[in-house]
Amino acid sequence: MKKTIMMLSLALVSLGAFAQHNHEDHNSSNMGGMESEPMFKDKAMGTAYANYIELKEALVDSDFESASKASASLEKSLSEVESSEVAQSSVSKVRQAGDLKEQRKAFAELTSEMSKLIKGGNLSMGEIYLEFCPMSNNNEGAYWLSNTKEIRNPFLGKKMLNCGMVKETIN
Ligand SMILES: [Cu+2]
Repeated sequence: MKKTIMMLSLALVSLGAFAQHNHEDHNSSNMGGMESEPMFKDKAMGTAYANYIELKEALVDSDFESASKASASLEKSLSEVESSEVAQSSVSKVRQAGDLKEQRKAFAELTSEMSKLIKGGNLSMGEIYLEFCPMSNNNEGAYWLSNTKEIRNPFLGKKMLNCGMVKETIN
């Protein structure tokens, strides 16, 4: 019960902090603890999602090498997931990208394919957040998936790390 209250108050704090869409770094290092630990009915899909999150974190850190590695793992794990052909071709673009900018562009496309796979009633527990920043991807706007409501933007590097909003909760 105590834990639930704590989670709720954290959720409220996060909502308050991120309700405004601005580009200031909110220094949100103390706002963790929102991990919802999503679980999947399909084990292969669970592995693929975990690899997607590794890729997302690598992009948050602007780490080209780690993003390359994570995309190779994701391509492999997606090959075990049914109806994931389009997602596989998106992630192969991330893997073959020559720089961070290209990786991020392909990652935006990959996210929309991963969302489709996840939304097909594949979650057995927890929830996943679809997050958005309108400045990402050359101001075209771009989405990413996350285990937390806390925003860690994978598109814009350190300057805009906390820029974005939760658009949808998938469960
Ligand atoms: Cu933004």
